[in-house]
Amino acid sequence: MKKTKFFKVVWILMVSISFVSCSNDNDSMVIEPPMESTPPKDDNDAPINSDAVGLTLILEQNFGSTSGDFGNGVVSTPDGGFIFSGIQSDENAFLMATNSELNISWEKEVGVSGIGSLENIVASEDGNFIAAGFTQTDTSGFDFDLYVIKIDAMGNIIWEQTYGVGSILDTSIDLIETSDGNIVLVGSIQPDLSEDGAGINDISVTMINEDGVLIWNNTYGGSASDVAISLIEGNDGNFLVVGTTTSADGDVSSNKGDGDVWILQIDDTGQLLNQKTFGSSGRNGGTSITALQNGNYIVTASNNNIADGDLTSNNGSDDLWIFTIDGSLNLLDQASFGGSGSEGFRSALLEAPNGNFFLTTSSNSSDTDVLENMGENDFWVLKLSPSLEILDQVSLGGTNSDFASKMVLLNADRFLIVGNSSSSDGDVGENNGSFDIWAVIIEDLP
Ligand SMILES: [Ca+2]
Ligand SMILES: [Ca+2]
Ligand SMILES: [Ca+2]
Ligand SMILES: [Ca+2]
Repeated sequence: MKKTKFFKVVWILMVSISFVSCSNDNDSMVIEPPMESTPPKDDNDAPINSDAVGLTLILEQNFGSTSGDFGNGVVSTPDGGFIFSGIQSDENAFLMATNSELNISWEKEVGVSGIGSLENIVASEDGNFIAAGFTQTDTSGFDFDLYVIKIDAMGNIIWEQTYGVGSILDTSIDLIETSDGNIVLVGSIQPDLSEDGAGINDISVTMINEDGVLIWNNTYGGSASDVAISLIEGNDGNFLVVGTTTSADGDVSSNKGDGDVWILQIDDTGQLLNQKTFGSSGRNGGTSITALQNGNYIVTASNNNIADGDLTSNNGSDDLWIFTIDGSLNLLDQASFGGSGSEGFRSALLEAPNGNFFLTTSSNSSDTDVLENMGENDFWVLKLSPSLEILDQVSLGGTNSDFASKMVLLNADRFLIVGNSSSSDGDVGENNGSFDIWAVIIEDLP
């Protein structure tokens, strides 16, 4: 097994998931031997502004080794701390817990036999935690399977399991625990890695029970590429899956061109109930879906350079595109945000109790909607009104690349964002080498 193949897999995954260009550096592609992780130093934190108002950075910390470390998922714990999931040292599926001050409580590499990643983590009703991603199940060949691990709050493994449906690459990018205690995982499968293999992904949805026993797996898509990145359980007990499709056949009823956001509604047996594509004739990709207090749903996505079809505006290159839908997949409201550079590569969104939204994506713009850029990509953090108007914003990062991945709400005015950073200046206190996991706590100060 050559690591270069792993990076081909990761690259294919990232590109097929996001479907947007990512003008970042190549640090994440550098192959280095695995290194021991280095605990963060506390004597070099970035200065925090103490008399600010609005969206304000109140705590930041980075974690990682001299190689690439990627924070992909986060969940808050009952004691006020966090468990992060991701990749450590370019190749290991990784879990790490911190207290509320972002000091490490425990960390561990997990996975079956080789290279892997944990893409997201959720809390279980029983007080434990479930993380999912993919792991290499055959170190002599090329076989990546969906990987799920259940741990307690101390990081003790309750069970771990891999699932493969016969293809070369099975992944889980997001997961939920359902209201009746099962676990549903979404990702994509890829039957082979031929030169045009990036075009033959299908969306894969898998239901397992609380002990990790497979209940069902189903795939959805057409003859071109179909990938999923996020799911939720709707208030009707069905599941809404958001992803990206370039197909216009099979399960996909239509395509507006060059990749669209694809939303699927499936029942608890995996049957496809409804589906719809959203986008312009340019490149579109879905990045998250969130259930709203009013019974509707909000989707974050990307749009490349074209304002037609469902899109009413574009600020240049890739923009962050946000829209709301009802339970019948009717488009209700939408807005695009960004500058002349790229936004929307990955995004995360939270609804605050008062109906406003906190969201984050990455941006390398410093014009139009984006007030500031520290260099290359930054975390771009926004507060939106319920009618999708920008109420406040802040860009966080340093002169190198800073990419936001996931968010978790801590209270009405406070949230944490995790992502990756290769900066060691600006808002970022230090860097251990290549990318590090970077976590920031933001408060919306009155
Ligand atoms: Ca499109
Ligand atoms: Ca843009
Ligand atoms: Ca930056
Ligand atoms: Ca690192």
